[in-house]
Amino acid sequence: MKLIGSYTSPYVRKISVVLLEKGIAFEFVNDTPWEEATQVPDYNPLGKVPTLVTDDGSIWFDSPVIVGYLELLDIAPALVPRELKLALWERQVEALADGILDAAVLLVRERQRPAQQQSEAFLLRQRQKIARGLDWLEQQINDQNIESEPPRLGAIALGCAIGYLNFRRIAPGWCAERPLLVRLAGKLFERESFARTEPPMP
Ligand SMILES: N[C@@H](CCC(=O)N[C@@H](CS)C(=O)NCC(=O)O)C(=O)O
Repeated sequence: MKLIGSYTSPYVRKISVVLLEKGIAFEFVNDTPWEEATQVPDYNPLGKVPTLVTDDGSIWFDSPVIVGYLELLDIAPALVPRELKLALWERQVEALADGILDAAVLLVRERQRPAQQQSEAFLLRQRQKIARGLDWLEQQINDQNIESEPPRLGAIALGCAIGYLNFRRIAPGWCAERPLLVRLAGKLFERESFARTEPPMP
């Protein structure tokens, strides 16, 4: 199967980590959707990565759907519990981590605009989402609602979100007063799946 993506996309990283954790062989097709020569829209009408192309030619996007597809293959370890309510919870943790990423990506793009065109109110809104999201994750770890030994989907998505904040130097003080998140992220980054998918230095 082929994973179309870029090395810096945190959503793509989540899928790469899932594939590596499950030991599924895949070809990584490096394609940055922002570049003019991108072929991503040929596969995904939204022109976004990650997009997965299976050996039988079926195409899957976006990242939560790709995880759903990979879970259907029934290859251990299962990253989403079978029990429906527990599965929904796992998806919610993923959605929260992805939501932190959505805010972080918007923030990065806004900061790339000329300084006089940037909206402070918009930047603040994204920063607040990130801060509240991180607080929520800290609380869920404290309440033992995030399965990390071995990591399930929520923990994997959390690791990719923290990795992206570090990579783009967003919310650099996020570690302060969130000791459980620091410890969990540290443990995740020691895993081979995370080490092998670290984004390249800018
Ligand atoms: N919700 C999507 C988000 C994917 C996404 O926004 N990917 C970015 C790269 S980090 C992208 O392809 N952006 C191109 C665009 O928005 O045109 C997912 O989880 O797959």
